[in-house]
Amino acid sequence: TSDAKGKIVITGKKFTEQVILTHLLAEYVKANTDLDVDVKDSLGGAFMLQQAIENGDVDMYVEYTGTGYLNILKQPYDPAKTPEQIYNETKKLYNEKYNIAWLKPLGFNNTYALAMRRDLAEKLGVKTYSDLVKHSSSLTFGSDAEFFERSDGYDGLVDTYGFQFKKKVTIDPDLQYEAAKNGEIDVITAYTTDARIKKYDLVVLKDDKQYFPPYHAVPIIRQEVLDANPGLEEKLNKLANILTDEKMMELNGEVNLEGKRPREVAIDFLKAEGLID
Ligand code: PBE
Repeated sequence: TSDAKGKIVITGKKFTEQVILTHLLAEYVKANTDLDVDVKDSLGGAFMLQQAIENGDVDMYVEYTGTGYLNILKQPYDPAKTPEQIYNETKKLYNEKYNIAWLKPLGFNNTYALAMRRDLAEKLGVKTYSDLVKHSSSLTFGSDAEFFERSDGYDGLVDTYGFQFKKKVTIDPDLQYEAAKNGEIDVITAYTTDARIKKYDLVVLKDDKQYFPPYHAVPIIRQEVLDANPGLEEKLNKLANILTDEKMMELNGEVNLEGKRPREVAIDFLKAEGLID
């Protein structure tokens, strides 16, 4: 296990952004502390990572506020709440229930957004989710497996808007943009920091009933690890607001469009920010 002082296990979810962020945390901790860093290959999504961090198999990963709030804590989402309120409540409840600390946010929001090919959206005259409802019975809908299981996922989306999609397809989140572009799937749940939305000229529709919550990216860490390592929290909080939506999209694009390796992208970014030598 990772209980002994001196070692930290870092991981992430199974999509590009999370692989970059895993390396970003790992390289930063390596360069700025005496801790022995163990980068673990992705175990899966939010539910699996929650198990792993509760068990102590993993010490730190990046979670998103709305994901923790709705899926792990099972809190109901009220769109009147600000992103700061969601963050503060999530932080408090994780601390009380799981002894897991939410550090300061990295600075960007990566939300789900229904997206489609521009020509199709224009042909149908669709700009908002509500516009899409009357066309949904002739359209296919694709998302990653987790979306069909989540509290902020498919069932709630369909209930909120009244969609009746012709067909549901499960697809790896990193393959959905290509599938939308090629016309294999009509409507996807794009992640808004993915550079392929622009590259493939997909249109992001407006969530006019505010179904999706904010999803600000935040490093989370077992409190025991912070307690065993005085000064670590302060060092990690130097990562507060180092990213924006645009910057994260750019880094994701370096991997997904330019074929760079996630670890190199993370290292180059940290160097450019003066966070490692
Ligand atoms: N997100 C949006 C999800 C997937 C898409 C990044 C907030 C999550 O990983 O929880």
